[in-house]
Amino acid sequence: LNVMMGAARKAGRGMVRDFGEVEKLQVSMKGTSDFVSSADLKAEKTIRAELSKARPAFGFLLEEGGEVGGDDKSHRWIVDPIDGTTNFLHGIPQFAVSIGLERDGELIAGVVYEPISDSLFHAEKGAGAYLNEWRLRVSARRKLEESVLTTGIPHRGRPGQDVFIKELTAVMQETAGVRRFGSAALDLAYVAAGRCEGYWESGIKPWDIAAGIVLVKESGGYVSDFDGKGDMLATGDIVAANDQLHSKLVSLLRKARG
Ligand code: LIP
Repeated sequence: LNVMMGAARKAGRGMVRDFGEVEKLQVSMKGTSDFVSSADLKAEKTIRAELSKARPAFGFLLEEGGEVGGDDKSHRWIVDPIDGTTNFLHGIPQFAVSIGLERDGELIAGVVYEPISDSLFHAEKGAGAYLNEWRLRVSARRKLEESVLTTGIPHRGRPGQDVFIKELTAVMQETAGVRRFGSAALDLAYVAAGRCEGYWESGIKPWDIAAGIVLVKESGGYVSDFDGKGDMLATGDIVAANDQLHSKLVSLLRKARG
């Protein structure tokens, strides 16, 4: 965890500098409305170098660099250097470094670092979740009508827009509010911190959610795909919530999707 936190902080320092001069960055498109900047690439390089220095044999799954095999077949870092690239490029300060660690296919540690607010969310399996030095607990609200949820809205060119409208309509009708922050890693961190009662999204990538899944579980929450199973990294579907609301949210979304 110390290695992951150090790597996230180091990459975060460069990100804060780049955020101040965002107009000077080189930006290209990976797909429709899917951007990558020189800041993403630089941050990924820093994180990879820091993690490799400490654990040279571990493999990687990197947002920009893809799968990189290591000699140690049981451990894999799952890294999104800037989760919330669109926010970053628009001067919106909500973006984060996300680093997860998997051992034999199980997520065992996660770090989500929001550099602008210097918020370091971290968790290790069995040891709890923290924001800086404060222990995190999911929200204790039990009723959907008192709950604030967060989600991701599929952008131009992304599949699933019709289904998303159905889900949103159902959730809007049952809850106190829905937010869209623009970083799945932070959405999960906010659920872990009890700021929001739940989060759902489809078509999300493993590097966006790996670290946040550990945060939610270690703060007493539940995470699953839309079938209530644990295949979030494979399906790209995720529902996270406090223990009271998770099953209610899963059934609401399943009913809405038809
Ligand atoms: C982004 C997510 C965001 C999601 C976007 C995108 P990126 O990650 O975290 O919440 O809705 O579609 O995947 O591309 O900024 O790393």
